[in-house]
Amino acid sequence: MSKYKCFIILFIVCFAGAYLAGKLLAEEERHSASKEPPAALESYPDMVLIPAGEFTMGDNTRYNWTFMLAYNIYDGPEHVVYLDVYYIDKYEVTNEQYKKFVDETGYRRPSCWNDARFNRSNQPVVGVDWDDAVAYAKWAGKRLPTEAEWEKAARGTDKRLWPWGNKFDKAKCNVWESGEAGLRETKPVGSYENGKSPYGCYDMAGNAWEWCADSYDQNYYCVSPSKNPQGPETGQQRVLRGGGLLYFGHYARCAARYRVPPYAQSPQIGFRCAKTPEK
Ligand SMILES: [Ca+2]
Repeated sequence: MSKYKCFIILFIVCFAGAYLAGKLLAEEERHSASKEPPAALESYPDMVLIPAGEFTMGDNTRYNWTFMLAYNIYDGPEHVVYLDVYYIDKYEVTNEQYKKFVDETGYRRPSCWNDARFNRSNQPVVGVDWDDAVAYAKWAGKRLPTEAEWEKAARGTDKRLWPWGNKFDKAKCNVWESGEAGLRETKPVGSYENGKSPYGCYDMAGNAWEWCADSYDQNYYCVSPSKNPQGPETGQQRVLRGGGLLYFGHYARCAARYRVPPYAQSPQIGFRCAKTPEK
């Protein structure tokens, strides 16, 4: 091989090597940039951020006809659900918070504000129907949680039965078993420190029942999507979660489903809000 040919081959090899090195360097720089940590999500007072991921929704241990007939609730079958990240209120919405909404907008007053058992400022607002809850949430820049979001916030990812664990404890919630004779009223939100959920949400068992965004269908879990379920498209009733002060502790299980018409107003029904992080 002539010196001339050797020179040409050497030149091509060097040129190709330099080209490939440049490409690799650029790729590495691009890759490094993509590994930058995402901007921190905003934090909101009195809301917790529930990380994206899977959890088990529903409860097979109570999925039988005896229990359904005895308690008229239906909360199976268990199934794995993936949810995107979201915020949810630590507490039920209070009378004080709701009053700001009423004062600012002229919206109708809750039906329970004339009842001294339910109208103190730090008690949950009750006597609000589903449309009232939706209107408040919109005013507050939030929304109602889906049924799935509510359940994940209540039980975390370990399938626990109540927000604090798997054994019922009447001292950790305001339900029928924990009430004193003749005294049946809601407690100030956040009264049960030992009853909070794995994510730090209070009163997800008992005190006020809580409206969810979803319509109710007792067979929904058999057809619901495994990612971010939003509830049936139509329905005559809306989902309630968490049990109430006049209901047994079984209704306060994290997976227990209940439902009423959206126009229902009761001293036992309130709500909390959720929010989708801005991209
Ligand atoms: Ca509650």
